[in-house]
Parts: sequence; C-alpha cells; structure tokens
Amino acid sequence: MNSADTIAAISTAPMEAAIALIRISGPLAIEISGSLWAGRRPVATLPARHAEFGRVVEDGAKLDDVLLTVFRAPASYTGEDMVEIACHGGVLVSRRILSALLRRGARSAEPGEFTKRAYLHGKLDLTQAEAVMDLICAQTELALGAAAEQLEGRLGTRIRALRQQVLEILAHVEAYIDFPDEDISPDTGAAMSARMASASAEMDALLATAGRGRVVREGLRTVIYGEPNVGKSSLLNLLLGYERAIVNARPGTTRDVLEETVNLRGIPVRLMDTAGVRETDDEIELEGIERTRRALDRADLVLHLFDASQAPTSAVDAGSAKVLRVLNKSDLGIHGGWSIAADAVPISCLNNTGIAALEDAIQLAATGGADRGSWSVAINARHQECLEKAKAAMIAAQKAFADGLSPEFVAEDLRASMNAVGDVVGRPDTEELLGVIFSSFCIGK
Ligand SMILES: Nc1nc2c(ncn2[C@@H]2O[C@H](COP(=O)(O)OP(=O)(O)OP(=O)(O)O)[C@@H](O)[C@H]2O)c(=O)[nH]1
Ligand SMILES: [Mg+2]
Repeated sequence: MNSADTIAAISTAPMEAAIALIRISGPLAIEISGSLWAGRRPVATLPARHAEFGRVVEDGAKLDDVLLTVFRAPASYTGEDMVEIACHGGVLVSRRILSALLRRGARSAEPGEFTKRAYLHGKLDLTQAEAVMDLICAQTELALGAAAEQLEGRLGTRIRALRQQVLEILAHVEAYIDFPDEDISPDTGAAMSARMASASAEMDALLATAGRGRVVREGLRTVIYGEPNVGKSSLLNLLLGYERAIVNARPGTTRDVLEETVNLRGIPVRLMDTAGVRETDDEIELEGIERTRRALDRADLVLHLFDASQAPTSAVDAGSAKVLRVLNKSDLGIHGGWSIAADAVPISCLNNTGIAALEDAIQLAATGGADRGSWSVAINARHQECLEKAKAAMIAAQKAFADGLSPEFVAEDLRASMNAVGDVVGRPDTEELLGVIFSSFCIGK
C-alpha cells in the first residue's frame, strides 16, 4: 500500500519551547527537504538516522539553524522515507519552515496521518496505533503502563492467537464441507465443542477488561453523594489538595456538579461534588438535585457521605455503580447506629483522618483488588464492540453445531466471528474504520 504524496507537519506542541520538530514523510521527503537545505553534505547523501547540523534556506534567506535526520524506507516510523527537522522552538520559526516545505510540494498532514501510514505499511497493528494516542493522553502511571503494554503489542498478540484459534476450528469444519460423506465422529464432535468453548472463554476474558480499559482512558467516574452539609465539598477539596469548592455551614451550598480529576495511586479518578439531596422548594436547589441524579446514573463509584455523629439514613439507589459509605465528621463521635464494616469508612475532613483508608477502599473498588500487572491488557470501546460481535457469532456457531446443522452454517458463523476478532488488530480493507480511528489523533503524530 503506497502513499503517493509526501506529507509534512509540526509534531511538537504549538507553543514557546526550546525546540520544535517538523516531520516529512513520503516518496519526496528527501528531495523536498534537500531543496531547502544548506549544509556540509546534500540531504540525499546523508547516512540514515544521523543528525546533521545545517541550515534551512529559501531563496537565499536563512530560515533557521537546524538538526536534520534522514530515515530511509522501510526503516522509519511510517515505513516511508522520512526527514525530521529539529529547529528552534517557537511558533513562528517552525511555521515558516513548514510553509516552505508545503510550497515545495509537501502536503499538510491530517491528524494521525503519520501513524496511519505506519499502520498501512505494517509497522503497527491497529491496537498499537491506538496505543500511541493513549500514550499521548495518559494522565496517570496506570494509564501510561496500559498504553505502553498495548504499544508493545501485548493485546495484539493475544488477539492474533485468538483469531488463529477460530481459524483452526473453521478449517476443521470446512474439511467436512469438502468431504460431505464423512460423518463427524462423537470424539471429533466433542473436541470441536471444546475448542469453540475455549475460544469463547478467551473472548469473555478479554471483554472482562473493558471496565478497566474505560477507567484508564476516561477515569473512574466517582460521585460524592449525600444529604446537604455532610461535608461533600470538604471531601472534594481534601482529595484534590486545594479549595476547589465552596464549603459553608449552611446546607444547600453546592448547586452545580463540580468535576475534577485526581491521580489516586496511579488511578485517574474523576471526582464529582454534587448538590446535597433533600426535600426543598428552592428552584435552583431542585435543579442542582436533578443534576446530582443524572451524575449518579453515569457513575462507576458512589461515595455516599454521611454525618457520622447522626443516626444512619437510608442507602442510595445507585444502579450498577459500586457504593462506598463514608462516615464524615467522625471527630464529632460516631453514632451507635453505625456498624463499621469494610464498606463504611470513618473519616474527618476537619482533622484529615481516615483518608488513607478511604483511598484504599477507592483503589479496591476501582481495581477489584487486581494488581497492576493484570491491568496490562485493557481493551477500549472499539475493541469491545468487535469482541462482542465475535462472541455473538461464536455462540451462534456453537448452537448451530450442537443442533447438528449442516457444516456450511457453522462455518459461516465461525467466519463472522474470526473476522470480528481480526477487526481488533485491523484488516487492510477497512478504510472507513481507519478514518474514525485516526481522525481523533493530533496533527504530526
Ligand atoms: N466537625 C466537622 N465539620 C466538618 C467536617 N467536614 C466538613 N465539616 C463542616 O461541615 C459544613 C458543611 O461542609 P460542606 O463541605 O460545605 O458540606 P456539603 O456536603 O458540601 O454541603 P452542601 O453543598 O450544602 O450539600 C462546613 O461548615 C464544614 O466546615 C468534619 O469532618 N468535621
Ligand atoms: Mg457542597
């Protein structure tokens, strides 16, 4: 798959900085950059992967002193001829060099186009290309770790093994299509069922990582919920480390949902402080309470805050979200009605006590107790969609097989399952899919 045109972009962030990097990729990368080069040796003769000092000049005018590095196909990020120009940072210098390159025939790269070319030239599979984006966006060590593992190809390897597994089952079934006189012996039948069950189990195991995939990419949606005045805003401020929300002795202080992300032991936690829930006629407060309910609907975790010194009140209905009971104001004493179990954590925002135990409980709720190592595979929403399709087709195949349908039907479902698994790492004919994935990238990547 050859990309005919040559693309260029500034790959570093558009702001004041010491250095900016401009990338050029495609068949004319060396020629175009060579036409603007004044150095000891011509660009075309430079050894690959060697930084050469020189100048970028256009029509006799020097644009900047730079370091230029040539990469020759296929040994480059994109798999094409590439040139990287490191110039002085700052928006203007790098833009002037980019404009000069565009005037000489390069085209401005689209978001993610360098990585898309890397994929099209077989340098990365789709899960790795997506991991590049995850890596750039990672806000915590856990997210970074998961992205790095995916970039290493850990998920891709498992997906290819699974696809191979389904392919082998399919090959067996097709053998019976080719030799219709052969009956499937009971032994073979049992072995086939077992193989399908095992492929199905691997799909389930991968699908089970979708929750943590969402947490590492989007953060754990954590709603601080409770009656007015129990200290919700105080808890947000304490976990954040600064006075983000207004704290006041008057009940009904918080009206809007305030959201801030904290890095809690490597886990990105999206904390939402909400309006206290109570009966009220105040229109603004009612709107606030309505917003609290909506936040609750989309929560992964609810920190249900109580005033520990008061008698226990009823539990919140949080749907599928996990609920942790947090007994604040424990400095005022704990009411006899509370039984302190693992899911009821006493704290005091005033005295800053119990916070480590609360963090333990949040961490446990987020990870289910799994250690960091087991977070290395964490599928994203697109992978989940592919694998759900694969699973549904595999179930259909298992059923068709168990019902003794003719092997053509079983084969058709198996093929659909195999293709859906393959879509996770990408098949070369999925142009539309590629558009969706790479358009979310930044330019220059
Ligand atoms: N004694 C004691 N007081 C606390 C503690 N935490 C918060 N408070 C006080 O409780 C009052 C209410 O605190 P907020 O954080 O505004 O409570 P809230 O739940 O956000 O209240 P609303 O926004 O009105 O729903 C303030 O006067 C805080 O100083 C605590 O641990 N101990
Ligand atoms: Mg508040």
